[in-house]
Amino acid sequence: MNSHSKKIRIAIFLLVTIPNLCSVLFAQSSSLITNVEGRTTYPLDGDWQTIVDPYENGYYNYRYQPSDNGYFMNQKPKDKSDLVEYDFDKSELLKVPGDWNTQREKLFLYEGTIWYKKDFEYHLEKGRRLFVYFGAVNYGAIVYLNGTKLGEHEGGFTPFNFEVTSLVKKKDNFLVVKVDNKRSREFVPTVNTDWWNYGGITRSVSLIEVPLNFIKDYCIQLSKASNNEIRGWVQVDGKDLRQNITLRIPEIGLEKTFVANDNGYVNVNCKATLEFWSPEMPKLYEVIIETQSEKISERIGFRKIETIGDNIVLNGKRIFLKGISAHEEAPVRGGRAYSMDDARTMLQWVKELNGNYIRLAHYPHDESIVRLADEMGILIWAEIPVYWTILWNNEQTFLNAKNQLTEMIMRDKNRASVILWSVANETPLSEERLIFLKKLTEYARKLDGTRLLTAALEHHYVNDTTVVIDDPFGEYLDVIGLNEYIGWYDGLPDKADKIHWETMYEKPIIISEFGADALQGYHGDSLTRWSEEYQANLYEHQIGMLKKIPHLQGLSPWILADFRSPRRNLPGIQDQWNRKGLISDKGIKKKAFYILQQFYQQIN
Ligand code: GCB
Repeated sequence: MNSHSKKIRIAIFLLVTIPNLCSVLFAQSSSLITNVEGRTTYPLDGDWQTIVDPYENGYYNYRYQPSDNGYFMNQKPKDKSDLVEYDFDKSELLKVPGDWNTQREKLFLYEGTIWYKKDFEYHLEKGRRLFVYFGAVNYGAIVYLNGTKLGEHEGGFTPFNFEVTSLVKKKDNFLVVKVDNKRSREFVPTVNTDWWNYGGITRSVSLIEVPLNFIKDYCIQLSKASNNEIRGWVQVDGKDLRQNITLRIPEIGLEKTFVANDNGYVNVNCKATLEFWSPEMPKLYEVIIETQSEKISERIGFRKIETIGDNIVLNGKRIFLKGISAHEEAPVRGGRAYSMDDARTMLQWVKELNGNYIRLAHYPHDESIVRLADEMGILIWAEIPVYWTILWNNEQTFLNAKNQLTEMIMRDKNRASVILWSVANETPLSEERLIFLKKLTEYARKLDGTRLLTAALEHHYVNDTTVVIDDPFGEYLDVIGLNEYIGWYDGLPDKADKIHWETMYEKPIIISEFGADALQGYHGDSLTRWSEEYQANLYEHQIGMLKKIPHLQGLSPWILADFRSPRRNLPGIQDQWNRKGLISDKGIKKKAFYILQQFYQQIN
């Protein structure tokens, strides 16, 4: 990934050396707006031919140098004597989107390289441009079209794209992706996590066709400073970029035209009287952006999120976040979730809990869940996989984290549901870690000054019963997230009754995790580990304790559903599942689900 890392470094260098204007920062990113009306998109999902290549033989030659005749050339023997030692067309298939682990038994524990190939035909008319867009590939991707390298990407949960205008042919195109999910100490996340390292092209791939001059990206949001002003920017790409850009919201009769500068960039702002988006009334407006050559539209909600003192305030009103954490694991089917149906099941469970909020742990989830949350009125905490013991001193690691943060923010910047960006989870205190995270938060604020910043922190005891929140990183956050496992890793459930909480921050606190493992259907008394009764008991004691936590403004217990983890090896109980779900891997609700449901009902 060296040349890629270099590219990231150059891109980030450009970003930080440009004046501190959020608008200018945005304009430099390589993001490409997708999932909008008015764009021609051609999905490349479905069956891809794949070659499992644990020794990376298709990439390196026998002297371990990158080969210029690797599998990406998709060679065929030229005659009967020719030696070619692979054949995509005779190889097994894998579905895209999807992880490879749950598609083929032999790949369940596989960590390494798999080559993917997809053939397609495409008639691109003159004067049109074409991009190939990947929702996510875990972890590293090197992408080739018709034997030419398009580029590389690092990080398993965010989108990327490459232009293929000059390479695409009418017939016989072959798109090849080298996907590698080997873990490495300097990666983000690092080698040690509590979730399955699902590999593959885990999200949709599509071709996106646009005119020569096209709307590359935009940000349209309610101004932070005013309740009746829309602020944002539009970036067009192509030639002769100084052109008119019209913003329209037909429902309120808004129409305003702006002129892009020579770089195709323009700040937009206009007065607008809008009905605010909220969980009770998730109002979305059709927003149209039109240039001379393109007209695209999508549904956007407008809302204001801020903290006032120790309150979280949505549209001027205090809100308590009744939530749950979730991994991106497909309900019942298992494996990585990626579809609207997966998202709908998960968010309906949140509604059933009487919740208004979900923490999408521990990495950016598929865009479908964020879009659906906009429709359904569920607030989101979105996070990057800066998890546990990242290499704080490694510059490359920092740039990688920063790049993943950028890609997450750029993808979801127009989503009203997203109110919190989280930059880290349970990271151990140290000077280097503070420097790393401080830089990351400063950068996030420049990218998006309209949302709140948070992180899941840890606490410590000053005596047997007093817990203190004094992580110095709290100073840089708007909202303090806090993970605690009183009653599970830390004593028995009734320990919570005696705990006294102190915090050095006059800021809202969200208990971002607490929980206990329970095997659905396993019963015992309230002190029998792994039983549904133990988990339910723990929830009852936790709920009792919550009232004593100063500045508490929300919670997202761990976790909505059981999820796979190689760390969880107790036979007959865990079998490589983290069992802290309120719902089993088969979709069956455990007792604790109803306790939380009732608690959220009472808060209403
Ligand atoms: C945590 C982590 C989460 C784990 C959880 C657990 O604190 O943030 O990723 O899965 O604990 O179950 O231990």
